[in-house]
Amino acid sequence: MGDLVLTTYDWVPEWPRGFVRDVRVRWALEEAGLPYRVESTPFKDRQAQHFSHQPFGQVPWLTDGDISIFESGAILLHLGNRSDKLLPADPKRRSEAIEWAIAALNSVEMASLPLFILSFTQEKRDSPGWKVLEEFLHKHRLAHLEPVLAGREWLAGAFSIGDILMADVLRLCDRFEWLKDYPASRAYVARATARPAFAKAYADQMAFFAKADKS
Ligand SMILES: N[C@@H](CCC(=O)N[C@@H](CS)C(=O)NCC(=O)O)C(=O)O
Repeated sequence: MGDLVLTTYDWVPEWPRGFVRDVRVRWALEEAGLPYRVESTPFKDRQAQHFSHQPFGQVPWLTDGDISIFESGAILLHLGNRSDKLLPADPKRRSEAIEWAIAALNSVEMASLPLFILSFTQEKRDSPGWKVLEEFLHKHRLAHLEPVLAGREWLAGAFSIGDILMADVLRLCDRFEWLKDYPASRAYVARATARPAFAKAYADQMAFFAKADKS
């Protein structure tokens, strides 16, 4: 195992600040108490070196010695192998935490992201496309997640990477007020984001991009 280096953009516009996905990695690293440093890659002029770490030209990626990993979910799984604060040692709880981590990305974020993208277009809120995506997110995902979150503090017993990913995905939904009919989901986001590790991760990301404005 080597030094942990997290790479994010050197700058982003105001709107995504606080929501750039490096916050998930920062959060996990802070929860685990693992030392790391943050490096940057140009946002505006993405070079081959960037694509060699992240084939879509996105962020984040993490290097751990000579291992380079992209995809926030894969990064958190990797870190989970380094700390039982992120993935419990008990095999049953561990597989539950992993399934919720994948569910956050592959069931909930896959439903919220298309609506998120649409919301930045001229598409009308009552258009057939908007309605289909909205119904999919609410009826087939958020409405089912609500009773799960009403019945437990964290998704897999103890707090885990499943919660980091689910809370971060839901945090964006909350920003768009898509959680207004789901009090347990809002309470879960509030609980998760009240953790000191999240507060540090969030503040560090905001400070990182604020510093970039000045340079
Ligand atoms: N599935 C990827 C998504 C990464 C992603 O969407 N990153 C955003 C920042 S939060 C990005 O790089 N956006 C710029 C772009 O797509 O060009 C992950 O979870 O790491």
